[in-house]
Amino acid sequence: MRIAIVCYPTFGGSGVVATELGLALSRRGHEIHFITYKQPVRLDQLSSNVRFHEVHVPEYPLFHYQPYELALSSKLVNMVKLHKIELLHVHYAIPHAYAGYMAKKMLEEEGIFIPMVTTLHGTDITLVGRHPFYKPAVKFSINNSDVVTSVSQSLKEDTLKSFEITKEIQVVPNFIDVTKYKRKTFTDCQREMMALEDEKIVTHISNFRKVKRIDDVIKIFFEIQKKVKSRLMMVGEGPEKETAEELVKELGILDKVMFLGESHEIDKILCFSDLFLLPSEKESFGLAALEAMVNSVPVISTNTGGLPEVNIHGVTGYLNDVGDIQKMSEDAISLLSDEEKLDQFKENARRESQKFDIQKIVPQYEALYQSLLEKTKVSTEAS
Ligand code: GMT
Repeated sequence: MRIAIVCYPTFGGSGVVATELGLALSRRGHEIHFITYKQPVRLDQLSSNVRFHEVHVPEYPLFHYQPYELALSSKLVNMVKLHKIELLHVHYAIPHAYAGYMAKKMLEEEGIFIPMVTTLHGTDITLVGRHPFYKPAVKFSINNSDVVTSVSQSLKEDTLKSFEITKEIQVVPNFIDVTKYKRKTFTDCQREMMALEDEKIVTHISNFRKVKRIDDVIKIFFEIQKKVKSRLMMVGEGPEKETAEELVKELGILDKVMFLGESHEIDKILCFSDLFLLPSEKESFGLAALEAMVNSVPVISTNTGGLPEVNIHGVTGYLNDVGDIQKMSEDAISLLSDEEKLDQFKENARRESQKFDIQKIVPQYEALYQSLLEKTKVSTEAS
């Protein structure tokens, strides 16, 4: 199949999932065209069946806002025609599903019928998408996609609750390639570069937006380090980073917290981590938690959104209500202070992550594309 993938090219989970999906599909013989404003960060293997087409939005003095949706839909039209693309898969509804729908309609005028799959990822539904500024457009583009998928059952339910949806939503969970993660010992991970032998390593990875409750990460760690010799690795960049740095200074734990910025070495960092903190306000899935788990790192998280579908309470970590810093700190301390329990949770986390192996999930997308292409063929032949 020749498939166009539209996504955000940044470090966010939706872009990571879209890129890994495209790469996996290309390894299964499909021709993949990534169409976005920058080369996706995880796209490191361009080849004859993996291409990247950049969307340019030229500056024009009249434009106060650059019309990205217009440029994207025009690029989609041109690339579909040039490369005989058969199917569009757009990740994150805003504005990708909207732009994809416009491209579809423009192509229809020329007798080209191209089906569109929309994957909902999270805040396109639970936060931004629900705002009256965008809501009618989001509802319209979901209902006019040919197939809609969501990355968790919880996100599906949120979508049905927040919008009048006439389309069926199929849950296709996020995934990881478990073959990439062989069991490693601490010596493989160069743990000694980051902490002393008797110190535990606690990690948080995100794009430091408000929804991640970065202050809670710092406050939980503040409690942990009172009882357990430990260090905190803060990985990522985003609007809340400066406030977090100030809080670290205010609490007097500057020497125990490292801000590592955006990193291409996530797996290396997770390899030497003992515990992962994800106290998010909302989290439709929590790909970062899954990435921690496949690296044998237990997770202390909130019980919001799709997190209970990934992190299992009392097995792979603990889940508590949003904002319950005290309970999250207590759970973290109890786990880090009991070597035997910690080892068991590490093993459980790795084992549980195998449920989300790419080998189980990518065929679900493939089957969905296949049946959609057959349906499109039948309906165009009939018209
Ligand atoms: O929806 C977002 O806020 C952005 C998005 C991203 O690009 O990082 O994150 C969402 O999609 C991820 C991949 O499907 C999920 O793992 C995240 O849980 C989800 N974020 C939220 O729901 C806050």
